[in-house]
Amino acid sequence: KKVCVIGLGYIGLPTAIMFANHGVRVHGVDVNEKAIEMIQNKQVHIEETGLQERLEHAIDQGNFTASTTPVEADVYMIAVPSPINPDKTANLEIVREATASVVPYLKKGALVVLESTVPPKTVENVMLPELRKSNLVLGEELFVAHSPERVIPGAILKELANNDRIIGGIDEKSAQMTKELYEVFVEGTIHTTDATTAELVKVMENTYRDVNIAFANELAKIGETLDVNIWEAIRFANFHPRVNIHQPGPGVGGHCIAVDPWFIVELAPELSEIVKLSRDTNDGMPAYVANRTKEIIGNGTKVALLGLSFKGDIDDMRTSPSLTVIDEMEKLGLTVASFDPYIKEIEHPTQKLTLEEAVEGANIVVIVTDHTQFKQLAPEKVGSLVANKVIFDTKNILTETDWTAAGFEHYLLGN
Ligand code: SAJ
Repeated sequence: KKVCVIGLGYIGLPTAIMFANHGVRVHGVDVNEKAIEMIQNKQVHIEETGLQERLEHAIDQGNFTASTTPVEADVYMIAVPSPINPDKTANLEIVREATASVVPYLKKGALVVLESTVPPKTVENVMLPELRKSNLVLGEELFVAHSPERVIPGAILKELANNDRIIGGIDEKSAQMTKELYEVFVEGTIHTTDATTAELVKVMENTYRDVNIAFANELAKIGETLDVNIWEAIRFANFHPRVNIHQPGPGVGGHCIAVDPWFIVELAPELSEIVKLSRDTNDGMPAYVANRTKEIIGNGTKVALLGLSFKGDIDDMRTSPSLTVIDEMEKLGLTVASFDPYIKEIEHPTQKLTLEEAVEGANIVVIVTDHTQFKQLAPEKVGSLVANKVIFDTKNILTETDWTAAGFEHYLLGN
C-alpha cells in the first residue's frame, strides 16, 4: 500500500511518519515549500518529542518522501487546518482544496481519509462533491472515511499509538478499509461508525473539555468572592468517583478546544446555549486576569508576564491566551515585559530573551503558562530583581516553594 498524506503539520507529519515507521510507503505533501525542503533534508519543522529521530529513520528506510504535489497512491489522507473565520464560522476552503488536489490522482479502489477536525456533515457536503468529479462510483470504486486525530501536543507519537480511534465511513466498507489501514500502528481499540457520527464525536470531545474548563473558570471567580482556594476545592471534589472538574486558568488556547465548539454553535445556534456561553466565559478570562492584575498593583504599571505559549512545556504561542492577556493589560495602561523559555527568538513586541530582563523593575510578576521551569522559580532570585515583591499565579504552579516566606505577596487566580 502507498499512502499520500496531504498536510504535514502537527498531525499530518507525525501520522505520516508513524505509517512509514511501520513499513508503509508514504509520500507527504505540503504547500509550505520551506517545510518540504527541511523534511527532505531530514529535519522536522515542528517541535514534537521523538519526531526528529523517527523522521530520519523513515527516510533512511526508504519509506518516506515529501514534495509540494501529490503522487499516485492507494490511500489519500487529508490533515490540513480547518480554522474559524473572524465571525466564528468554519473555514473549510483548505479541506475543499486539499480534497480537490487529489482528485486527478484517484484510481479505482482508492481510499480518501479525512483526519482534520470538521463540523458534522463536512465529508458529505464539502468532500463528496469534489470527489464525485473523479467519476468513480462512491462505495464501489472510491471509498471515503473520517478518522479524526485525538492526540495532544507534547505526547503526539505516544497517543497516536495508544489512543482509541473512532472511524466513520461513508459506508461500511470505507470504515473497514480505514480501520485495517490504521491497525498497522494503532494499539488502542478502533471503533467504526458513519462519517457524520465520527465528525460529531470529535467535536463533542473538545467541546466537553471547553465547557468543563468554563465551569472551572466560573468556580474560580466564585472562589475568589468566598475566599476559598478553588484549586484545593476542585481537587477535593474530584475525589468523588464520578466528578472530574477541569482546571481554571487565564483562558483557553490551541487550535482545537477554542475552535471546535464554534462548529457546533454554527450548526445549531439556538440549541447550543451552554456551548456558546462556555466559549464566551473562557474568552473572557484574559480580561479578567488583566483586571485582577491591575487591582492588585494599584498605582504600579510594570508587569512581568511569564509564559507565552498556550500551555505548559510546548513552543506554540500562535493561539495563546497570553497574547490576549497582554493586549488587555495594555488597554488598562499597564506595560508588559514577557518571557518564555520555549520561545527562543523574539516573536512578540513585549518579549525579552531572559527571565532576568523580564522581571527587572516589575511591580508584579504574573504567571500565565504552566511551564515546568516556572514551577522551580527561585523567589530569592526573582525578589532581587523586581521593584515590588508581588506575584500572581493564574495556573497554581507555585506550590512547591513558599513565596510568602520569601517576602512576596502571593496571589492566586481562584482564591
Ligand atoms: N486548559 C485549561 N484547563 C484545563 C485544561 C486545559 O485552562 O483543565 C487550557 C490549556 O491551558 C490550553 C487549552 O486549554 O490553553 C487547551 O489545552 P489542552 O491541553 O486541553 O488541549 P489541546 O488543544 O492541546 O488538545 C486537545 C485534546 N482534546 C481533549 O483532550 C478532549 C486532544 O486530545 C485533541 O486531539 C486536540 O485537542 C485536537 O487536536 O483536537
